[in-house]
Amino acid sequence: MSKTEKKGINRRGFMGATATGAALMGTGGVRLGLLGGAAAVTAATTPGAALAQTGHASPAPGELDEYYGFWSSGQSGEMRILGVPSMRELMRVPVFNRCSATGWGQTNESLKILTQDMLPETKEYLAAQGKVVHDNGDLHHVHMSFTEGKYDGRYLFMNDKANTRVARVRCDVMKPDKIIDIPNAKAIHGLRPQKWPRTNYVFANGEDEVPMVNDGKILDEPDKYVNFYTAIDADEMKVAWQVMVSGNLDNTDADYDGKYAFSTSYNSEMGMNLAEMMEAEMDHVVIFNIKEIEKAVENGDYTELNGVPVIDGRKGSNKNYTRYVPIPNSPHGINMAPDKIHLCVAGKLSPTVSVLDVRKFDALFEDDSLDPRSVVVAEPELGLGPLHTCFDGKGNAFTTLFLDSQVVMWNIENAVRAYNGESVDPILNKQDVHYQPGHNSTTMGETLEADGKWYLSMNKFSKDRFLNVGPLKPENEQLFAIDGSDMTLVHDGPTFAEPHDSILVHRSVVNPKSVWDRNDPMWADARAQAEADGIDLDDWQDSVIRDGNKVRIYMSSQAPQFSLEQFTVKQGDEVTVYVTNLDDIDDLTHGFTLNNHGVAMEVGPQATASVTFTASKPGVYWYYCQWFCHALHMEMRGRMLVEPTGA
Ligand code: K7E
Ligand code: CUA
Repeated sequence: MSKTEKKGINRRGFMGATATGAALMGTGGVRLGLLGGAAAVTAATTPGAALAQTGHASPAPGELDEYYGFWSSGQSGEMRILGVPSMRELMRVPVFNRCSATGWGQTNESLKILTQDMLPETKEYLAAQGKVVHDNGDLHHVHMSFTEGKYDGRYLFMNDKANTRVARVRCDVMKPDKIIDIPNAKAIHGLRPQKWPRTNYVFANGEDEVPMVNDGKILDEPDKYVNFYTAIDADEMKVAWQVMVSGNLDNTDADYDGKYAFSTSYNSEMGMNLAEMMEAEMDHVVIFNIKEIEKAVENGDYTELNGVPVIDGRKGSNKNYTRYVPIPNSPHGINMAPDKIHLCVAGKLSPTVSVLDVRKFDALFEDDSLDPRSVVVAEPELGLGPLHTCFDGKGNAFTTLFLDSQVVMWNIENAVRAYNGESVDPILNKQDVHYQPGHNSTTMGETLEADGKWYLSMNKFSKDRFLNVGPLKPENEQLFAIDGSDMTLVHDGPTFAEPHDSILVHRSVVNPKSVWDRNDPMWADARAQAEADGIDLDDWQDSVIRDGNKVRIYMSSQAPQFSLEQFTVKQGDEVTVYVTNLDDIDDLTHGFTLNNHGVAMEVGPQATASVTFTASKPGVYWYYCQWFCHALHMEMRGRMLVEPTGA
């Protein structure tokens, strides 16, 4: 089979399958509503109506979902992609974790991304452990880049609470291209991109306070502890500035005017243990005045700390930069409504959600004497343990109630009226969820295009809901149709640790490639090295280049063959294997796994990937393609001979 014969053939066609999404368009009826192309949706085929007729939300095999769901995975450290409403898991994208299947954290290409923006202190620590990268991460929040308050499909940003990092994933290939260490701050938790005018910044909360000079000499002097709010230049993926704050930052969001960002903060007491942290009835929301902070950076009103301009925004300091709004009690989620006005702050230990009117923030910064609580325009009592809020774009909000194991749907305007003394009940609906919901999300709900079609509840416990799999239980997710007058459950199913948060993005916004561009920057280093070695990476090639005790092996792959069926190195050689996948049919990924060497990597169509190891064991070792690619996939293999030293 020559490569030219295969060029441009879609693998589905190639394999003789007929079920493409396009072929099924026009088969009519209920499924089209779920398929959801705008033209296909009629009044009778809205999601709720479809559900009533089918009893489930899954599009038929071959039919495509209307929404991409981008999921965090908490302590698994990866990002996941699901189809919504089917809730089919489509892909796992390794980010902060080490991935056995794809070689993320092992290939030279991924190691470069994981290490090039590492702080020297991280490198030193890892070197002391005999490592070059962290193998774990704690990925809580995934958010897409915005242009004018709408998702723009360029990037996804996410945090690592475990190792204080922020990553950016390219939406064209769904792989990370930047992973940066955040200096000064400890434990990046809340993360949001700037919404307006575009995502110039990604805002990131430092959750854990540490002594300003953290050299191991200070423990019990709370007044020396500080916390940092970080603004990252989203284009450069470099820290632009930080603000020192009082209290532990939790979650963050930004307005639709480009003026303010804001964070919930618990532990205004700056306590170091549970009793101390819970002492005060009121904690606060910190409002950051972006323009004033930028001015401070320009005018030099900052201290430089580890190369970053740090502005003092602690309570009682310069009030141009930050204001502290008292909020009951240990507030957690903070969510900007698509009405551009209302900011909803979930009380966690208080049964309330505090609603702040962002139009009142200007006055707060202009007039020092104003009571910061004057920006609060509603504080409905919704139930126990409110954690996060999302929106339907029609004036309603949905708040998770962790302790009550419920979601409460409520009307923002009615909450404002009730706060002003009118006798209206803002609560519209309460639904039990199973169990203990944390985050929630609605389709397009954190953008100006909130469409109020689906509501997702991400529940921390499944308890006895599924077959017992041992002491570690799955968590549970429930999807509701919310386009009707009621909330209708359409999906209820388990999920592995821990689908912390998600965004649900209309598929028209996301447009990934099926085949890599041969000139992708991901393997620029490999290309440069090949050029220096006189190798044409774009052609069927097989070369062994010796350079002292470094050996570079170049090979291509085309189903079902590696261009190199064997190569020889010497014991002690540092070997780098470069594999270029010349197949350009979509879905035709190859792999390279070297037996008993702990080496494995994915090589996508038209991609180049490389891995480096030391050939320390003499003998014959088979390498094989671990991605099922062809009827002769098992035969896609070759041998490495390691000659003993002295041979
Ligand atoms: Cu998004 Cu737990 Cu990290 Cu709320 S935080 S649940
Ligand atoms: Cu190539 Cu399997």
